[in-house]
Amino acid sequence: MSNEPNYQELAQKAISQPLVTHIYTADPSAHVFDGKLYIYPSHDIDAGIPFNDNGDHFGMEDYHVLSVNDQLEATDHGVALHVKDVPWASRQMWAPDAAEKSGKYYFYFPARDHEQMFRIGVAVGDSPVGPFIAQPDYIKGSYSIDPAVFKDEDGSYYMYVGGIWGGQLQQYRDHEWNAKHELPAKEEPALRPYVAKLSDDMLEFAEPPRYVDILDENGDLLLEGDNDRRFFEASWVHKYNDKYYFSYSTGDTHYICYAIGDSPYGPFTYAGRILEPVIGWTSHHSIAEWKGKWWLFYHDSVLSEGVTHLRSVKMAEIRYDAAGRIETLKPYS
Ligand code: FUB
Repeated sequence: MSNEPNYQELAQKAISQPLVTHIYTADPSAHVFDGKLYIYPSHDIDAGIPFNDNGDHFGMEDYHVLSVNDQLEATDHGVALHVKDVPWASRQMWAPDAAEKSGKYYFYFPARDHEQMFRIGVAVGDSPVGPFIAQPDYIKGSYSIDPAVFKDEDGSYYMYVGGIWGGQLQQYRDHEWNAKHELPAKEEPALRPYVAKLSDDMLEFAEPPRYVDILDENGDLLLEGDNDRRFFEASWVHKYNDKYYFSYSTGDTHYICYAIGDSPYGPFTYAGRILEPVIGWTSHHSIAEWKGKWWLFYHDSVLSEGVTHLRSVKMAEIRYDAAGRIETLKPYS
């Protein structure tokens, strides 16, 4: 008997279907601009690079932007940015995000620079679907992966960044890189993502980055050994009923979790799981309100029959209870 999952059955039982099937897409960052829903995903390809813990097999080269209509049908608007058009970048166009300010669109993306360090870049366009023109250099002081931009109601924009293993976060302490740094011991506080307010022109950090604290029920930082709850990658922030919700992936335990706070800087207190593990190693999401409902955007590898770097973006409604807790979704229930 084979241990291989029955992908046809999983596809039938799935709570949602891929938004597009002509290309593989992942890491969906969703935003509503001018009433219309846009998704900024990674564009997965098989670059023929062998699997390793560094994620080198995630060899993405460009980005496409999707828009979604009221029937949940997605349109692919083609290539919005290619690595060959980014002067400072060499490879691995990983999970991006976007923001709008004063009619301009800012596309944020991680990539390895020519020294193979992950940095965060920004590219600017006049349309939400691109094309975007990359700035000549990456954002000064940026490092690691998975930028997520949150616009607060006062018009301030904050960027959240960080990812472990291939995302290099474990090699930084106090925002300084050292190749000798490794993951903390299991009883030590877990590694944290960082946050920085963006400058008025949206092209730089307006302040030195600071760490995002995720606390347990006793007010203590989550520990490195708490793999079911501690941060790994895929930051996202949204606001619900005047509270800030910081959500993220736990990586090696494959959960999308969330924590709640009173400020965009945190601290955030762990509140539970949003999504149980999907097919594929990675889990990465975003959350947005659209048409009076709240939606989770996520990905899985059912369409590629389990190929972890060939993923498909999906969306499913999420619900809050009266206390503001998010009901956990089971992707194949
Ligand atoms: O898509 C490449 C990487 O996989 C992302 O940056 C991570 O969040 C994980 O989804």
